[in-house]
Amino acid sequence: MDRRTFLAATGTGATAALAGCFGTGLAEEEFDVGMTANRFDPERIEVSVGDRVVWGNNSSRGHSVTAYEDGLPEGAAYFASGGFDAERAARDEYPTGIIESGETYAHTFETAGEFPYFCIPHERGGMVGTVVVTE
Ligand SMILES: [Cu+2]
Repeated sequence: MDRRTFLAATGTGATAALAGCFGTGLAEEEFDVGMTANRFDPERIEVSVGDRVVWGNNSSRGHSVTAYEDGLPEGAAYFASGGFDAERAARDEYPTGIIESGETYAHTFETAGEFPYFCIPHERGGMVGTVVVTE
């Protein structure tokens, strides 16, 4: 598939899934952190204040990106796929907020510090990650 066809196919939105391209249809350049069967890849990513981080589910399983509320830097906004404003709500409402195969989730980090997060269905299996935001 050439670049132009690719852009046309994904033009309907960041969460559009491409059928029959390769794997889940997500191209590497479409996300910063991948989601394999049971890991965030990379598990730790460093960005600058104001950067938008995109997670892409390039596995066949559904995952979530859910911040550990207690671990957030002072004054930082809570984030979770599904748009929840609290960890309790994200856990209670699961599977609402799941990022299906081929879908993406994005969050813009406006506060410096370390942001630990996890995947609700695979937390016990160690599917956790950290976004490190620097000034
Ligand atoms: Cu997961």
